[in-house]
Amino acid sequence: MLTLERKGLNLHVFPEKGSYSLRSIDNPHLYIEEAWLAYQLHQSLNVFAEFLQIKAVEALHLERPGKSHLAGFKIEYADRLHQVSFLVEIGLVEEFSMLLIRQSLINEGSKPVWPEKLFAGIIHQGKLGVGSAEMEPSFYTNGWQSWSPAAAYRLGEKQERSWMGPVSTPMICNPGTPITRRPNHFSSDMFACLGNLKSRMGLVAGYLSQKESFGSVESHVGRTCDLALWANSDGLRLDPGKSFQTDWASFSFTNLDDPLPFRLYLQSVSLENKVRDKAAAPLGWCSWYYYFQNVSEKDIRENLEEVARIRAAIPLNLIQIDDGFEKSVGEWMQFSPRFPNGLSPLADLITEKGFIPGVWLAPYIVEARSGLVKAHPDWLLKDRHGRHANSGFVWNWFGKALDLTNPEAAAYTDEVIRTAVQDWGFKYLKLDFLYAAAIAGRYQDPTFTRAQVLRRGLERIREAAGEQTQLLGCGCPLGSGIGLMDYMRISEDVSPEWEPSFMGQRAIFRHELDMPSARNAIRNIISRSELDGHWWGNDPDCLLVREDCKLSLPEIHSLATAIGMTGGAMLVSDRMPTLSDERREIIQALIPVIPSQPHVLDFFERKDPCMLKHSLQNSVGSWPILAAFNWENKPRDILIRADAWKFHTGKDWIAREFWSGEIYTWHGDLLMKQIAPHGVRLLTIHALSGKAIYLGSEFHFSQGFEVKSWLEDARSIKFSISLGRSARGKAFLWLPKSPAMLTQDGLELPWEATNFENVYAFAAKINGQSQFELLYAA
Ligand code: 9PG
Repeated sequence: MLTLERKGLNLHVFPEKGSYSLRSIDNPHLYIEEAWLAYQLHQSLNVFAEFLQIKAVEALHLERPGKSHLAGFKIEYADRLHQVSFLVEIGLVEEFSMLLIRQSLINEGSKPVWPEKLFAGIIHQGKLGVGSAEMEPSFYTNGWQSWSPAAAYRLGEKQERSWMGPVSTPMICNPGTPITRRPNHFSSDMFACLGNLKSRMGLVAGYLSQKESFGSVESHVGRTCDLALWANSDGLRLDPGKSFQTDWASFSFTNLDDPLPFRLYLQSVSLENKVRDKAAAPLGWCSWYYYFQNVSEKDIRENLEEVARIRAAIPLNLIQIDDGFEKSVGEWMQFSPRFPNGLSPLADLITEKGFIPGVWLAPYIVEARSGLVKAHPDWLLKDRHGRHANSGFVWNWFGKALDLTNPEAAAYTDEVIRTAVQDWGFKYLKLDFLYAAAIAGRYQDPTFTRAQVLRRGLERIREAAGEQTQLLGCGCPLGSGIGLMDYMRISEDVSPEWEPSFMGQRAIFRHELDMPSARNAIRNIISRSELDGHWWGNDPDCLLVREDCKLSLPEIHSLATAIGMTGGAMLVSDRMPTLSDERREIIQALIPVIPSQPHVLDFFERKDPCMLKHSLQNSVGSWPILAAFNWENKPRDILIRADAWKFHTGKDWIAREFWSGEIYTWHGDLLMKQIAPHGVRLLTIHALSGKAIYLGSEFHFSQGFEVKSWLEDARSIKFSISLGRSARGKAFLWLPKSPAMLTQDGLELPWEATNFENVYAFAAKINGQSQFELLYAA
């Protein structure tokens, strides 16, 4: 037995048993016991290290990214039957509490072998402790790619799965991860968290990168649980003398009440992938969700003009042309008749007007009607029957995919990217349907895993695009894009409807999580909000505010709240010249974008979390912002319980609700009556202390971020408001006594008393920044 202790963790490794145990030193109920190391070769049973011969055991000391170190052991096993060596590196990080494992297979024989999976840990039922003797499980599952659902499930629940089979599965699901459908049986991609709602602790299991393999997690939960974590090597052909090495697998414990429960894991992943400095989140306009594929050059020009006209009030910086300009998906250098002049004149015009020109490309997917299918059938990925592999039912037909192991196909993607950047002049690329490079199939070069094919493809894209081009990954297996993409779509598409429908049919599609809809987008916007800033800037997909769509105003408020509260990119996708003033103000209210990562208070409690809290800080102080959603199809009372939302019970509180303008005062808990179906309440709350309070405004949804300074004495308050744009609207103050005079930039400004005791309001127009001074009566 080998033992090691670091940072509150105790590791025991049993080379002869091929297993290990991990224990927390402080909490006897926090452990993994007898986790088995194993691998599976093509069409064989799992080979457990226990049955192999030990060749060598050595101490291991490795430098790790971010000036950290790994201390542990390196064990080499011989599998005489299959003539492979199995190498395990296992250890504890010196600087923080995390177990890391990496495995390799080396073909020592004279014939190829085909490894399917390498298990970093198979933990049997009852061999897992998550903080207390009693277990009340909550399993957080993260889907494979941008559009795949992410959510936490509780005891008795089933993981929600699509019923559309080959229509959606090749797009949404990693073929190496089991599609679990029974209650209490869950699976996840790359990482997962098994939480215990009793102890409020969790076990985070996941890979630090997806450069070599897509990682999978599977777990049966109950009063006792099991869990397996493995790397999919997809049956790649390992020729004699060749080796295959997994990415690092990790295990760590977390506190479910931490505002960022995955922080340690996310930071380790970020270091492992050398995540780029976060570029400022784009604020932009995108053509897709109004025009869809019918967009034309004229539409782009019309919207560009309007976005330029209103830029003082709505300072967008990106104009992104989406799908619809190309002759077909696959034929990128030829244009649709609706873009008779191609794209360079548009990119030039967008640049000339002072915006970043962006364009959509889906470099790895090919639509059936594309000329590329006939011209280069050999570039397309085949399935095991020799037919073109199915990349999912897209744009009303089954799609195909490029086989990037064909060098010509890969070179074509370089050319597409270089053309868009260098010839057309785009500085921002929305790269879509990226999963298509990694679907199941018979690749021309079978010596790569699907994850390697995709990662190498994305590295080529980054190289072809250059370091300066901003890249957004979409439909992208998450782990593959880390360190290469500046932004990543983390949700299913929004749509101008709350629930999914297809060709007017709603009943059979409404429960699908893998289809565009505002509801499906919002779920992932919240359940993946913590990734923002750690791995990239999150792209929550577009805000839609127009009147001529099927979203109700409360639904639009929910979408805007979810996008605003979680930070990241902010793009709108309406026909801009036709928006009413009221609807434009919804967009305006989200600018500037606030720092990301709210605390999702019921993250592990429900698959549709409805409690978001953000503690916004600036030079003036801090404001807790609460967003409480009603996901039900009927109006619902929302009770804000002080203990659940973690604010002081003993105080008197006051808040202004942003969307309705209602003012609430309360002591203890707050009950808000009859919140509309799919609606939200957005509150910036303040404790009443006798001192003056900036309650909020119509200027910005945060109701406080706009206040840049605040100086108060017995006779006056001096404060400044700045939004980096023009604004008009009302602001609200709670004052201990009636004001005598208010000035804005030295000029007197009218104010009024409201129906609420001690609450006063004033209307103002602000250009950039304004200085206010309020004098009390002597
Ligand atoms: C352009 C769009 C937008 C959008 C992307 C992506 O048929 N389908 O299954 C399907 C799925 C996703 C999808 C389109 C079609 O959306 O997320 O923002 O760029 O492509 O076609």
